[in-house]
Amino acid sequence: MIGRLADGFSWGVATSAYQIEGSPFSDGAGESIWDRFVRTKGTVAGGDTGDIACDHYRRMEEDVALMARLGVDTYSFSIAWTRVIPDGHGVVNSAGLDFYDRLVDTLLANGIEPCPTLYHWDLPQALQDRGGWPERATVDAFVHYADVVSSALGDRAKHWITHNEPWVASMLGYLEGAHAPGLRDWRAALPAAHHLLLSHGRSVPIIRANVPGASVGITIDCRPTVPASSDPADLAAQRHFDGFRNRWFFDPVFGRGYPEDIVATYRDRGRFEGARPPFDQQGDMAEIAAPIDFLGVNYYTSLTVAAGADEIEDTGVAPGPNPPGGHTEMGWPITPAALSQFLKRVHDDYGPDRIIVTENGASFSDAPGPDGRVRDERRIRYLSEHIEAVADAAAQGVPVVGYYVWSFMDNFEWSLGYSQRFGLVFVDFATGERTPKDSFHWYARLIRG
Ligand code: IFM
Repeated sequence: MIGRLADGFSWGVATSAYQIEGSPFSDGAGESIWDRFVRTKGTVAGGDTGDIACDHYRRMEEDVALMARLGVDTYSFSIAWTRVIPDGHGVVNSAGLDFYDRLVDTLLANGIEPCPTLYHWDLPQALQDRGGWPERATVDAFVHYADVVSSALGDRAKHWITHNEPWVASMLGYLEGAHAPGLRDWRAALPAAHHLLLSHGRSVPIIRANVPGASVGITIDCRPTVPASSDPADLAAQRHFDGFRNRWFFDPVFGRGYPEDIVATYRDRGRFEGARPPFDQQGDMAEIAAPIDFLGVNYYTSLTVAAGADEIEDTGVAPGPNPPGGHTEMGWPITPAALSQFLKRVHDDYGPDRIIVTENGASFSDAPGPDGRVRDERRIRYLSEHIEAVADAAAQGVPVVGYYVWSFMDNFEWSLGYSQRFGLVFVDFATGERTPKDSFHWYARLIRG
């Protein structure tokens, strides 16, 4: 039994464009870095692509009807920049914008609040060809795109997220090379992160100007860290990893600038030219810290950090072979208590007015049994433990006002292709058939209750 969540608490589900839509080049859409990346040999498990994905671009009405059955208050989806502005900065493609226009109308007709995210990693390839996020000009292109989309949808969509998970977009895309555009270069990754944050800050006032009654935020993925022991070397490693993974993004958004300890380390390791990050120009920090209405936090797992951990290695940081809560099929330890602790920390350290857990969920590959039912008890357990953790944080005074399950339906899990299933709805990728899992019915009951 989950209690103690405020009246008006918003229950939702989340997806993103490239992971579900398919039809990437329909109706005049341009190529994105993911369209290019998936066609590069060896980048995605099984050679999978998002060309069809869940075919949501063509089955949108059916999917919204299923969301209405689920009873969610909010649907968090992302907009494909390449549908709206195929080359990223030039002419607007009204046919692409129409899809999101219809999506917003269909959601509202079903009593579901639309929550568009402007950027969930699918940069127009034409912008990448000019240097991508490491280039400052990409900020201007994003601001133009934010202006176009918020003007078109802002009479009906009030709840906006600028970016989803800037750590992933910059570090997996430009440092680890595991995501598009597949670069491995600190001197690209750090400016990329900076320009993502700057484009967030610059677009907040534009969205506000275009959207009467707007509520605007950014979603940052958090990875709480725990030291492997009280040995000073482990403590130092943990503090560094926390800086790399969390503070480098949270601090600037809340007006603290980049954390000095991490600036010093990056400088000492030659990760930028000169004494200070050269990409951080006068006035940028003030723009990045534009006041927001809410902070989105995505949470999946925590990390135990030992001395010598390689910060480039996202997952391999000594989680221990058998964490008490077990692992999901991503190999991620199940650590719900770290979610309430992190929400409390965000509240204490940064004091956002409102927090929404904009993604939380688990990959388990349960499939329909002979009776057609998908018995995904492990997902139900994971979700209920994490929602309980959110309620614990709320009971400690954290202003958490919403929770969105990742994901509404099974979808394309980036470099892991279709090998991971996060959905409340099972998708048969051969036929497109949707089957609500037991977790769907459980979540529907929870929302009703
Ligand atoms: O599928 C991703 C999503 O795109 C962003 N957050 C984490 C999810 C699970 O890995």
